[in-house]
Amino acid sequence: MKTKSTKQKNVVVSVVMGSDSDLPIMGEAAKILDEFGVSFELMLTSAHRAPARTAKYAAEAQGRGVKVIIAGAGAAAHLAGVIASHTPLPVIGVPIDATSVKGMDALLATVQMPGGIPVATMAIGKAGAKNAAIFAVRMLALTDKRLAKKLNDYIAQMARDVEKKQDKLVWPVS
Ligand code: RP5
Repeated sequence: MKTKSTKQKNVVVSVVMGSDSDLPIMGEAAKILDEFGVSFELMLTSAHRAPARTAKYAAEAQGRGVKVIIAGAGAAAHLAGVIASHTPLPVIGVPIDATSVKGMDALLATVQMPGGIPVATMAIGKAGAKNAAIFAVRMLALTDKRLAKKLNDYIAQMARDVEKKQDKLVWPVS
């Protein structure tokens, strides 16, 4: 996977995270965007540790051509919500398991937004990061036939994979 760790030109999806320690999780979003050929960037900022940088990043995103923001953070995770408050772009939140309460803190902080400022919140951890990217692809596919075709192929392949796994299901487990 190519590393795209700085602000890029012609970016459609901006993947942003609260710490470099979030990268192993948010990399799951990057893998999917790579697979679908969606141009993206990986950005690092923090709602608490770098509030001015976060506000600037969010306020400038739409002007740079970004269509969707995926924001992952752990602990008292305010990153996605703060970004959503500084941009009209759709923001998808990924809660990350980074503390002793295993991501429940981040889940509630990300999902419990006050009315008026939505954050589309995914599951905690890797599945959430993966689904955030697929959800972004689903939105982009509404106006992109090439992407819509890839998305339908991806969905069909998942169903075929389940059938293949059925054939391999044996008991007892050796
Ligand atoms: C959050 O705090 C980050 O998103 C990360 O999940 C968590 C811990 O950050 P580090 O202390 O590892 O930098 O803001």
